[in-house]
Amino acid sequence: MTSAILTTIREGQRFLVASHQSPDGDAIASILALSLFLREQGKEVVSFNLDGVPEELAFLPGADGVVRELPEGACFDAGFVLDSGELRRAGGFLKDCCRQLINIDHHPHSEPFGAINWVVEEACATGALIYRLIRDGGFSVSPAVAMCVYTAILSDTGSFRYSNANPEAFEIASTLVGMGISPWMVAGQLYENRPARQLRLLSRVLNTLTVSSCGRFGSVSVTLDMFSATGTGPEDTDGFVNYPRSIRGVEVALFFRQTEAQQFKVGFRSKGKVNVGELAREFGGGGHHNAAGAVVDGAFEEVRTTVLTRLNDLLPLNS
Ligand SMILES: [Mn+2]
Repeated sequence: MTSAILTTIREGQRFLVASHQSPDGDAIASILALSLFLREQGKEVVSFNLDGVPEELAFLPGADGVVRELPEGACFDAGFVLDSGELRRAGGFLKDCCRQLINIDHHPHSEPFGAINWVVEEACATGALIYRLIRDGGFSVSPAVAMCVYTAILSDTGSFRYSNANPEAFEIASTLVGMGISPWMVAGQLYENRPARQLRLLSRVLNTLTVSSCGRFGSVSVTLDMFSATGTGPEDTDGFVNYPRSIRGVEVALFFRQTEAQQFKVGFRSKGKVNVGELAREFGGGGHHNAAGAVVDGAFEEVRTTVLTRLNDLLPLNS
């Protein structure tokens, strides 16, 4: 698979590199790792994300080159769509400006929208696949690419805590740290660099904490009013769902984020017993076994009851 991708790279000159909207660390760092590598090979590259680069990832090399709109009439020899599951999440229109699409992903059920679909569910992060691609081609990994790959893996494994923190995650990280990447520097940028408004929002969100009577479901919620009162937005809620999940006995954590008066985006995090990816798909969303999301219409109590009722069915009391 990597040889077909490497051939495409060798034969092309102009490339698009994109990833999913509401990007996480893997989405952005993978774009940057591949974009930097392609430029090192003398290629012309446009790095694209519908939502741009979140503040906490702006330290990554090349971050200031990520665009949210494509130049008019842009045309590419190939477009790489990374970490996206579905083309729609990166931008459905991308297929119109690329002679071919290449899907590189580690999401289960990733749609085969590319001429090449390199989907490796066992990979800890899409960034690890970019690393494999570069190494398979016999190229060396530059310090800038190393910084991005390390960040992608750190971010997608929850700092090496999640079940996808496999041997390859540690092997690649070990190699990169050996090359001079500083774990403290990257962690400091990612986790200890928050604007105060995020903690003001967090304090309100934690006030909404609810644990089900059985103790296995915990949730927090955020409303549009809380955003306006604290001068924050959806991008400031990253990681909030991890608070209810951190409670002893909680199997599934939920984060309800109001998007409209009668609409909520529900984020699911599982400790493993419930496949929240399947659950989210029932509600028209998507995701992994342990992390997923869906948009549900209705008033808050209605949405909460619907989702919790379904969860109760999925996780019988004796399990
Ligand atoms: Mn990922």
